[in-house]
Amino acid sequence: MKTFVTIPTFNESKNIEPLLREIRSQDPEINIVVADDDSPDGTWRIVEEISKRDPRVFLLRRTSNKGRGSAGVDAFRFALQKEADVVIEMDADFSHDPKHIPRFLEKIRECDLVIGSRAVSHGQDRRKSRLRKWITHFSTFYTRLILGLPVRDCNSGYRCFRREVLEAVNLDTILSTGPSIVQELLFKAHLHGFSICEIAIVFIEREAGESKLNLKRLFQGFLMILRLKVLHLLGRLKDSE
Ligand SMILES: Nc1nc2c(ncn2[C@@H]2O[C@H](COP(=O)(O)OP(=O)(O)OP(=O)(O)O)[C@@H](O)[C@H]2O)c(=O)[nH]1
Ligand SMILES: [Mg+2]
Repeated sequence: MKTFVTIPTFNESKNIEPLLREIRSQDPEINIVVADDDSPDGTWRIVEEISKRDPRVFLLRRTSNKGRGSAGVDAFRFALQKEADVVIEMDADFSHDPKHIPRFLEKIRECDLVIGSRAVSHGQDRRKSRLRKWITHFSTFYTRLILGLPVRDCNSGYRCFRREVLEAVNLDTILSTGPSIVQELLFKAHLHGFSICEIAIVFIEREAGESKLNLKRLFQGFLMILRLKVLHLLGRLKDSE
C-alpha cells in the first residue's frame, strides 16, 4: 500500500523537523508531502534541506492561491500523481501525534475514510482552553445538524483517505480555500456513499508556533457549511450530483 502523509504548513519552523523525524520513525517507507505557503519563518527551507537527504520527503512551496484548504488540495493532487493508494492528512503542530499512523493504516483496510476522533471512546481533547473545546463542540454539533453527517468528530483534520475517495470528490471543484476543507471533504465523501470510520486519538495543544485560528476564519467556516448545504439542496454541488 503506497502511503503518503500530507501536511499543510504555515510558520511551523519550530515543529516541522521533529515532526518529520517522528513520522519517519513510525515507517521508513512512508512518503511525506509538506505544502507550505512560503512561510516567512522559513519552514519551507527546513523541509527543502530534509528533502535533499530523504528522497521520500517532498516540498510544495506555494506562492499563490494560499490557504489551508488549497494547500491541502495541492498536496492531495501531488500524492495522487505519485500513485498513492492511501493518504493521511495531518497538522504540523503536534496536535496530531504520529504514533497513531499505524492504526490509521490498519483501519483503512476496512473503511474508505478513517477519522482520528476525539469524540469516540478513549478519544481525548487535552487542550487546556475551555473556550477552544467549546468552539469544537459547538462546531461539530452545527456541522452534524446542517450537513447530516454520521460522524462524531467532524472537525478533525487528522484523517486517512483511500485514493478512490480523493478521486471521487474531484479536487478541482473544492470550494474551501481555508480550514473548512475538513468539513467539505467529509460531506462530499458521505454524499458519494463512502464508508467512514473513526479511531480514537488524543489531541494535544500546540506547544510551539502560533495558532492561525481567528474569529474571521471561524465565521467563514460556519458560512461555508451553510453554502455547501444550500448548493446540495439546489443540486449544484458539481462533483456529487
Ligand atoms: N499551507 C498552509 N497551511 C496552513 C495555513 N493555515 C494553517 N495552516 C496549517 O494547517 C494546520 C492547522 O492549522 P492550526 O493553526 O494548527 O489551526 P488549529 O489547529 O485550528 O489551531 P491551533 O492548534 O490552536 O493553532 C497547521 O499545520 C498549520 O500550519 C495556510 O494558510 N496555509
Ligand atoms: Mg493546530
